[in-house]
Amino acid sequence: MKLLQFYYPESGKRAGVLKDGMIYDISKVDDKLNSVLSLLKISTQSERTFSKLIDKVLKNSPVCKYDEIDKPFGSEGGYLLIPIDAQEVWGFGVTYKRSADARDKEAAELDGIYGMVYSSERPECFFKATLSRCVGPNDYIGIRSDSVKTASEPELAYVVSDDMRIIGYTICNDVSAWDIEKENPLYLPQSKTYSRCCAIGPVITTVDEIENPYNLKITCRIIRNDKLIFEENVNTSLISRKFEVLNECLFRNNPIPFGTVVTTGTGLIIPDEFIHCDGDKVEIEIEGIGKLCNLVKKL
Ligand code: DO4
Ligand code: MG
Repeated sequence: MKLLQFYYPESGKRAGVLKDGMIYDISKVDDKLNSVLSLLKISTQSERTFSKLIDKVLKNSPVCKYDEIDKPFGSEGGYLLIPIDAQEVWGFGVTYKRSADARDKEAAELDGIYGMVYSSERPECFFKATLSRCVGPNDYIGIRSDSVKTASEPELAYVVSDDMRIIGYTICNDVSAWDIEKENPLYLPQSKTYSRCCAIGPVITTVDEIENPYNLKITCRIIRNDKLIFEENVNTSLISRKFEVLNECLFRNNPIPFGTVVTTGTGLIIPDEFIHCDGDKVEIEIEGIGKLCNLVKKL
Protein backbone atom coordinates (compact mmCIF):
# COMPACT_ATOMS: atom_id res chain seq x y z
CA MET A 1 0.00 0.00 0.00
CA LYS A 2 1.24 3.48 -0.82
CA LEU A 3 0.08 6.16 1.59
CA LEU A 4 0.45 9.87 1.05
CA GLN A 5 -0.71 13.30 2.16
CA PHE A 6 -1.98 16.00 -0.14
CA TYR A 7 -3.65 19.37 -0.18
CA TYR A 8 -6.80 19.67 -2.20
CA PRO A 9 -8.72 22.92 -2.78
CA GLU A 10 -11.73 23.25 -0.49
CA SER A 11 -10.99 20.05 1.44
CA GLY A 12 -7.56 21.06 2.80
CA LYS A 13 -5.00 18.57 4.05
CA ARG A 14 -5.92 14.96 3.34
CA ALA A 15 -4.44 11.49 3.73
CA GLY A 16 -4.75 9.24 0.71
CA VAL A 17 -4.03 5.90 -0.85
CA LEU A 18 -2.24 5.77 -4.20
CA LYS A 19 -3.36 2.91 -6.43
CA ASP A 20 -2.80 2.54 -10.19
CA GLY A 21 -1.94 6.22 -10.54
CA MET A 22 -5.13 7.39 -8.78
CA ILE A 23 -5.54 8.99 -5.37
CA TYR A 24 -8.27 7.89 -2.98
CA ASP A 25 -9.21 10.17 -0.08
CA ILE A 26 -9.22 8.33 3.27
CA SER A 27 -11.29 10.94 5.05
CA LYS A 28 -14.26 10.04 2.79
CA VAL A 29 -14.57 6.97 5.01
CA ASP A 30 -13.64 8.59 8.32
CA ASP A 31 -13.25 12.37 8.45
CA LYS A 32 -10.95 12.19 11.49
CA LEU A 33 -8.39 10.27 9.43
CA ASN A 34 -6.47 13.04 7.75
CA SER A 35 -2.89 12.02 8.50
CA VAL A 36 -0.69 9.09 7.50
CA LEU A 37 0.51 8.89 11.12
CA SER A 38 -3.03 8.04 12.27
CA LEU A 39 -3.34 5.39 9.53
CA LEU A 40 -0.04 3.79 10.45
CA LYS A 41 -1.18 3.73 14.09
CA ILE A 42 -4.25 1.72 13.03
CA SER A 43 -2.10 -0.61 10.92
CA THR A 44 0.14 -1.42 13.90
CA GLN A 45 -2.83 -1.98 16.23
CA SER A 46 -4.82 -4.27 13.94
CA GLU A 47 -3.91 -5.40 10.44
CA ARG A 48 -7.49 -6.56 9.91
CA THR A 49 -9.03 -3.18 10.78
CA PHE A 50 -6.49 -1.48 8.55
CA SER A 51 -7.14 -3.67 5.52
CA LYS A 52 -10.93 -3.36 5.99
CA LEU A 53 -10.53 0.42 6.10
CA ILE A 54 -8.42 0.46 2.93
CA ASP A 55 -10.93 -1.81 1.14
CA LYS A 56 -13.69 0.68 2.01
CA VAL A 57 -11.58 3.63 0.83
CA LEU A 58 -10.88 1.97 -2.52
CA LYS A 59 -14.60 1.37 -3.11
CA ASN A 60 -15.11 5.15 -3.38
CA SER A 61 -14.25 6.98 -6.55
CA PRO A 62 -10.77 8.50 -6.65
CA VAL A 63 -10.33 12.23 -6.01
CA CYS A 64 -7.84 12.79 -8.79
CA LYS A 65 -4.91 11.38 -10.70
CA TYR A 66 -1.53 11.42 -8.94
CA ASP A 67 -0.07 13.43 -11.85
CA GLU A 68 -2.66 16.17 -11.34
CA ILE A 69 -1.30 17.02 -7.90
CA ASP A 70 2.36 16.10 -8.41
CA LYS A 71 2.85 19.87 -8.53
CA PRO A 72 4.88 22.53 -6.70
CA PHE A 73 3.90 23.27 -3.12
CA GLY A 74 1.11 25.88 -3.09
CA SER A 75 -0.24 25.08 -6.61
CA GLU A 76 -3.82 26.21 -7.10
CA GLY A 77 -5.31 22.86 -8.13
CA GLY A 78 -3.82 20.92 -5.21
CA TYR A 79 -0.39 19.45 -4.44
CA LEU A 80 1.43 16.66 -2.67
CA LEU A 81 2.51 17.20 0.94
CA ILE A 82 5.25 15.54 2.96
CA PRO A 83 3.81 12.00 3.38
CA ILE A 84 4.32 11.81 7.15
CA ASP A 85 4.36 14.44 9.89
CA ALA A 86 7.27 12.81 11.71
CA GLN A 87 8.25 14.57 14.91
CA GLU A 88 11.84 13.47 14.39
CA VAL A 89 14.12 12.34 11.59
CA TRP A 90 17.29 10.43 12.50
CA GLY A 91 20.12 9.50 10.18
CA PHE A 92 22.78 6.85 9.87
CA GLY A 93 26.02 7.52 8.06
CA VAL A 94 28.93 5.71 6.40
CA THR A 95 26.79 2.61 5.99
CA TYR A 96 28.13 2.16 2.43
CA LYS A 97 31.86 1.79 1.71
CA ARG A 98 31.53 4.45 -1.01
CA SER A 99 30.49 7.07 1.57
CA ALA A 100 33.34 6.15 3.95
CA ASP A 101 35.96 6.21 1.16
CA ALA A 102 34.81 9.54 -0.32
CA ARG A 103 34.75 11.22 3.07
CA ASP A 104 38.15 9.85 4.12
CA LYS A 105 39.63 11.05 0.83
CA GLU A 106 38.30 14.57 1.46
CA ALA A 107 39.66 14.61 5.02
CA ALA A 108 42.97 12.81 4.38
CA GLU A 109 44.66 14.37 7.41
CA LEU A 110 42.13 12.80 9.77
CA ASP A 111 43.47 9.25 9.68
CA GLY A 112 40.50 7.48 8.15
CA ILE A 113 37.92 8.29 10.81
CA TYR A 114 35.08 7.40 8.44
CA GLY A 115 36.64 4.04 7.56
CA MET A 116 36.99 3.36 11.29
CA VAL A 117 33.29 4.05 11.84
CA TYR A 118 32.37 1.96 8.78
CA SER A 119 33.97 -1.11 10.31
CA SER A 120 33.18 -0.42 14.00
CA GLU A 121 30.43 -2.17 15.87
CA ARG A 122 28.82 1.18 16.73
CA PRO A 123 27.32 2.88 13.65
CA GLU A 124 27.27 6.62 13.08
CA CYS A 125 23.86 7.86 14.18
CA PHE A 126 22.83 11.51 14.16
CA PHE A 127 19.77 13.63 14.76
CA LYS A 128 18.77 14.96 11.34
CA ALA A 129 15.64 17.08 11.57
CA THR A 130 12.30 18.00 13.04
CA LEU A 131 9.18 18.33 10.89
CA SER A 132 9.62 22.11 10.57
CA ARG A 133 13.03 21.58 8.89
CA CYS A 134 11.71 19.01 6.40
CA VAL A 135 10.05 19.47 3.04
CA GLY A 136 7.89 17.22 0.88
CA PRO A 137 7.79 16.52 -2.86
CA ASN A 138 8.37 19.38 -5.34
CA ASP A 139 9.29 21.81 -2.57
CA TYR A 140 12.62 23.60 -2.07
CA ILE A 141 15.61 22.05 -0.36
CA GLY A 142 18.15 24.55 0.96
CA ILE A 143 21.81 25.41 0.59
CA ARG A 144 22.93 27.13 3.80
CA SER A 145 24.02 30.74 3.29
CA ASP A 146 27.49 29.84 4.68
CA SER A 147 28.06 26.77 2.47
CA VAL A 148 29.52 26.60 -1.03
CA LYS A 149 29.50 22.81 -1.23
CA THR A 150 26.11 21.33 -0.47
CA ALA A 151 25.02 18.04 -2.00
CA SER A 152 22.05 15.72 -2.05
CA GLU A 153 22.45 12.35 -0.35
CA PRO A 154 19.82 10.01 -1.88
CA GLU A 155 18.80 7.49 0.77
CA LEU A 156 16.28 4.78 1.53
CA ALA A 157 14.51 5.64 4.78
CA TYR A 158 12.26 3.56 6.99
CA VAL A 159 9.44 4.61 9.28
CA VAL A 160 9.55 3.11 12.73
CA SER A 161 6.98 2.67 15.51
CA ASP A 162 7.79 3.59 19.11
CA ASP A 163 8.32 -0.14 19.84
CA MET A 164 11.01 -0.57 17.15
CA ARG A 165 8.85 -2.08 14.41
CA ILE A 166 9.60 -1.01 10.85
CA ILE A 167 6.21 0.02 9.45
CA GLY A 168 7.03 1.65 6.12
CA TYR A 169 9.63 2.84 3.65
CA THR A 170 10.16 6.16 1.96
CA ILE A 171 12.80 8.23 0.16
CA CYS A 172 14.90 10.76 2.04
CA ASN A 173 17.27 13.36 0.68
CA ASP A 174 19.80 13.91 3.48
CA VAL A 175 20.90 17.29 2.08
CA SER A 176 24.32 18.07 3.59
CA ALA A 177 26.79 20.95 3.63
CA TRP A 178 29.90 18.88 2.85
CA ASP A 179 32.31 21.84 3.14
CA ILE A 180 31.21 22.47 6.73
CA GLU A 181 31.52 18.76 7.62
CA LYS A 182 34.96 18.66 5.99
CA GLU A 183 36.25 21.71 7.89
CA ASN A 184 35.89 19.77 11.13
CA PRO A 185 33.84 16.63 11.92
CA LEU A 186 32.61 18.38 15.07
CA TYR A 187 30.67 20.67 12.73
CA LEU A 188 28.55 17.72 11.53
CA PRO A 189 25.32 18.98 13.19
CA GLN A 190 25.70 22.29 11.32
CA SER A 191 26.22 20.49 8.02
CA LYS A 192 23.19 18.27 8.58
CA THR A 193 20.53 20.27 10.41
CA TYR A 194 19.10 23.58 9.23
CA SER A 195 16.04 24.92 7.45
CA ARG A 196 15.02 22.73 4.42
CA CYS A 197 17.82 20.23 5.06
CA CYS A 198 15.68 17.17 4.51
CA ALA A 199 13.22 16.09 1.82
CA ILE A 200 10.87 13.14 2.33
CA GLY A 201 8.38 11.47 0.00
CA PRO A 202 6.47 11.12 -2.19
CA VAL A 203 4.74 8.23 -0.37
CA ILE A 204 5.11 5.84 2.52
CA THR A 205 5.10 2.29 1.16
CA THR A 206 3.91 -0.20 3.76
CA VAL A 207 6.30 -3.05 4.60
CA ASP A 208 4.19 -5.78 2.96
CA GLU A 209 4.85 -4.18 -0.45
CA ILE A 210 8.63 -4.22 -0.21
CA GLU A 211 9.75 -7.80 -0.61
CA ASN A 212 13.43 -7.14 0.08
CA PRO A 213 14.59 -3.70 1.24
CA TYR A 214 18.20 -4.86 0.71
CA ASN A 215 17.72 -5.12 -3.05
CA LEU A 216 16.33 -1.83 -4.25
CA LYS A 217 17.75 0.33 -7.00
CA ILE A 218 18.24 3.98 -6.05
CA THR A 219 18.68 6.46 -8.90
CA CYS A 220 19.68 10.07 -8.49
CA ARG A 221 19.46 12.70 -11.24
CA ILE A 222 20.42 16.36 -11.25
CA ILE A 223 18.84 18.65 -13.82
CA ARG A 224 20.35 22.09 -14.40
CA ASN A 225 18.86 24.62 -16.84
CA ASP A 226 16.52 21.87 -18.12
CA LYS A 227 19.46 19.58 -18.93
CA LEU A 228 20.23 16.29 -17.24
CA ILE A 229 23.79 16.80 -15.95
CA PHE A 230 24.14 13.83 -13.59
CA GLU A 231 22.59 10.37 -13.26
CA GLU A 232 23.83 7.46 -11.19
CA ASN A 233 22.45 4.34 -9.51
CA VAL A 234 23.24 2.33 -6.44
CA ASN A 235 21.62 -0.77 -4.99
CA THR A 236 20.72 -1.10 -1.30
CA SER A 237 22.37 -4.55 -1.38
CA LEU A 238 25.62 -2.64 -0.77
CA ILE A 239 24.54 -1.38 2.65
CA SER A 240 26.73 -2.79 5.40
CA ARG A 241 24.25 -2.91 8.28
CA LYS A 242 20.81 -4.40 8.75
CA PHE A 243 18.02 -2.05 9.79
CA GLU A 244 17.34 -4.08 12.96
CA VAL A 245 20.95 -3.38 14.00
CA LEU A 246 20.49 0.35 13.28
CA ASN A 247 17.28 0.29 15.33
CA GLU A 248 18.98 -1.43 18.24
CA CYS A 249 21.48 1.43 18.35
CA LEU A 250 18.87 4.17 17.81
CA PHE A 251 16.53 2.99 20.57
CA ARG A 252 19.21 2.32 23.19
CA ASN A 253 18.24 4.59 26.14
CA ASN A 254 16.64 6.90 23.62
CA PRO A 255 12.84 7.16 23.39
CA ILE A 256 11.84 7.38 19.73
CA PRO A 257 8.38 8.75 18.88
CA PHE A 258 5.95 6.69 16.80
CA GLY A 259 6.38 7.47 13.09
CA THR A 260 10.00 8.59 13.25
CA VAL A 261 11.76 8.57 9.86
CA VAL A 262 15.17 6.91 9.89
CA THR A 263 17.39 7.52 6.89
CA THR A 264 19.90 4.77 6.24
CA GLY A 265 22.89 6.47 4.59
CA THR A 266 24.08 7.26 1.10
CA GLY A 267 25.77 4.85 -1.29
CA LEU A 268 26.02 7.44 -4.00
CA ILE A 269 28.41 10.38 -3.84
CA ILE A 270 27.76 13.31 -6.14
CA PRO A 271 31.01 14.40 -7.84
CA ASP A 272 32.37 17.89 -7.09
CA GLU A 273 31.41 19.28 -10.51
CA PHE A 274 27.71 18.64 -9.79
CA ILE A 275 27.59 20.17 -6.31
CA HIS A 276 24.28 22.03 -5.92
CA CYS A 277 23.59 25.42 -7.45
CA ASP A 278 20.53 27.56 -6.86
CA GLY A 279 17.81 26.41 -9.29
CA ASP A 280 18.97 22.76 -9.69
CA LYS A 281 16.30 20.09 -9.78
CA VAL A 282 17.03 16.81 -7.96
CA GLU A 283 15.20 13.56 -8.60
CA ILE A 284 15.62 10.49 -6.41
CA GLU A 285 13.87 7.34 -7.48
CA ILE A 286 13.64 4.12 -5.48
CA GLU A 287 12.01 0.95 -6.77
CA GLY A 288 8.72 0.19 -5.02
CA ILE A 289 8.42 3.70 -3.61
CA GLY A 290 8.44 6.31 -6.38
CA LYS A 291 10.24 9.48 -7.37
CA LEU A 292 11.03 12.37 -5.03
CA CYS A 293 11.65 15.67 -6.90
CA ASN A 294 12.88 18.86 -5.29
CA LEU A 295 14.26 22.22 -6.35
CA VAL A 296 17.37 23.73 -4.80
CA LYS A 297 17.39 27.20 -3.26
CA LYS A 298 20.30 29.14 -1.76
CA LEU A 299 19.04 30.34 1.63
O1 DO4 B 1 29.58 11.38 8.63
C1 DO4 B 1 28.96 11.98 7.87
C2 DO4 B 1 27.60 11.71 7.40
C3 DO4 B 1 27.47 10.45 6.62
C4 DO4 B 1 26.19 10.33 5.90
O2 DO4 B 1 25.26 11.11 6.05
C5 DO4 B 1 26.01 9.21 4.95
O3 DO4 B 1 26.90 8.37 4.78
O4 DO4 B 1 24.94 9.16 4.34
MG1 MG C 1 23.59 10.78 4.57
